[in-house]
Amino acid sequence: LTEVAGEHSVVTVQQHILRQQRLHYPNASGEFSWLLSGITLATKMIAAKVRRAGLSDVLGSVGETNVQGEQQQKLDVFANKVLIHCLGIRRSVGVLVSEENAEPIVLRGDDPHAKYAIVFDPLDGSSNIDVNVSVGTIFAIFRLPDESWNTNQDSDVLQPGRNIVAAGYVVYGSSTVLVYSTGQGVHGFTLEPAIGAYVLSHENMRLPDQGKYYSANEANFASFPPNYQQFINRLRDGDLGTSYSSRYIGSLVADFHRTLLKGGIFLYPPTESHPEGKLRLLYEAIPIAFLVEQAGGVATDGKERILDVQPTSFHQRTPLVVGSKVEAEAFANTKG
Ligand code: AHM
Ligand code: MG
Repeated sequence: LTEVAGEHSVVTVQQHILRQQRLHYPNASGEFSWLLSGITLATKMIAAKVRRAGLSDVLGSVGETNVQGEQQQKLDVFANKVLIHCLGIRRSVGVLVSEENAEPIVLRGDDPHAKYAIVFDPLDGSSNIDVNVSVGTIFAIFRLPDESWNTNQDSDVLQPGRNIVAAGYVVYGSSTVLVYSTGQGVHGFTLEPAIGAYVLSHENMRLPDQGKYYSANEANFASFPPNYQQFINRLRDGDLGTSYSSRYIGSLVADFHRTLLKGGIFLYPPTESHPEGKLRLLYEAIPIAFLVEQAGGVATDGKERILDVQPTSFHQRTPLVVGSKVEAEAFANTKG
């Protein structure tokens, strides 16, 4: 390929995954890359729909509420269906957990070949669709315990993030970008609309050790715990040796994507209206935490490393502090 395309050789996400597998898991069966191709196909279909959001009758809410009591948008419903379909037809997938479904979807509870559980938020930040601001899809893949086909326990899926096999997200922004990791670094691909392929654009992404942005919903500042308030005051006062700007999109994927590229810190603390934090542990915080650590950053729930937290329910919420090392360390050392 390099010979044909010269120095501008094109590497698609599919080629990248296969190459990584050959390098790090020479005995892999190929099932796993087939599974990831379900995610790339689904997210291309979602991207196509998001791009047409103002044109067809997809804006507005569908009139139902999801398990968290939030209004579902039509595109959430579409994204969820597409992911369930594209992943559901992969034989290696045993269980799906979606933000939009109260219960896990057990696809192949009795099939020992169905080795994987996939957890996802099909369309995160969907309140931003109506105003043409970035939204995203987040996912993580876990391996089911060997006997899980026999027992079908919730605990088969409720694993700490350190067990993740692969995680990633797609941000439907000014371009559509897929970022994934299988534990061998973090790699970013931009969807080239002309050929319909995700093309490698950001290999081995690393966060700067310190950035210039902090990101939190400051409207809730008064109800942040004192250590969060104190930390944000330190950032504002230039205590960390640099002057910060604030950036807050209100789409976790987009806010995290900026943090990954530029460094800095994103915080969603416990608040009065969300005393446990707002973000979901299993399919929001855990995949993001896996990616940030792979890129040289830090993710905690304000106290503990996110990847060490044992989830106890599918839709549980968590506070989230994620970003560059310098800011994360300063946060940990800031008392209320
Ligand atoms: P959603 O899953 O219902 O879209 O909500 C999650 C979103 C995140 O993308 C974002 O970080 C957060 O909610 C913003 O919340 P807030 O509006 O309270 O700042
Ligand atoms: Mg969400």
